[in-house]
Amino acid sequence: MRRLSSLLAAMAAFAALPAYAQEGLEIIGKPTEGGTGFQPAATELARDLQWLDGMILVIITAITLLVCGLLLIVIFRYNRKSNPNAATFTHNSPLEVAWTVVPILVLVFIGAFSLPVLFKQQEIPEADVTIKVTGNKWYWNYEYSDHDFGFDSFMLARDELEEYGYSQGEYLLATDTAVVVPVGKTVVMNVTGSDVIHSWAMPAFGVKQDAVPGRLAQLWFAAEKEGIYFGQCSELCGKDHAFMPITVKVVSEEAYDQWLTGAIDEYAGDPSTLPNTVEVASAD
Ligand SMILES: [Cu+2]
Repeated sequence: MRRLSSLLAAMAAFAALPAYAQEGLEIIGKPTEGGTGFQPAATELARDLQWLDGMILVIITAITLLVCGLLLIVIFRYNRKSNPNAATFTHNSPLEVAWTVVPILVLVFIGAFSLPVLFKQQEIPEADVTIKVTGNKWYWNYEYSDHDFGFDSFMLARDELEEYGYSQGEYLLATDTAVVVPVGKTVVMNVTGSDVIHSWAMPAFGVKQDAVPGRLAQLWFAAEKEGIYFGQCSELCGKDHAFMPITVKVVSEEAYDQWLTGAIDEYAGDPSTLPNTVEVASAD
């Protein structure tokens, strides 16, 4: 009996293990089959806007129920059959003032909570890591501005997923190279497009920014949990719009430094041959 229960406990523990892939990183930001809610919030921005969504949903539900209730009262109580002698008044000032003022108060209440959330997204803080992202037909390019290197990021085909450590469930989401960022650090992304308008969107981070050719827009996030997060181009940009996903890997600071050294070697050659990066980074 005891042996059976410990076996069951071991099986339960095994079943509860999160899905690991990619150097032990857990896949966190991913759409779920049939899901209707948000992905788990991985930044303060995402938490804020999910809270705002919930709060406004309560208000919307209350207003909808009130309006439906009033409609039902009118339908059943004031129809011709049960109310043969129609009233002849044309207006009711207190009621009209009330139905003007109350919606204004509701909108001011919503604005008082939604504007700070919006400003938090739009006021770009001091960056720990700066990345320039360019949308192309149909892939993304990332430049690590502090280190003078960049790379393209293409969607993986079905038969490439396993080779890169993903499973078939990540088809249409996983890319060959990923944006790698350190956990807890402020990442500022300068977003632009090279041909048509794309949009860099990462649901779990609560960010979405149009990538417009000739313009440089900014977004920021500070991811709180190590893991792999998936996003999509979110502006209809042409025939392969559905095939330019986004992969972000949030890793520990040590893993990031290690990746950075390797990435500089791979994408930019010997780091000692680069222009004086330290000075450039501290100059602004
Ligand atoms: Cu697109």
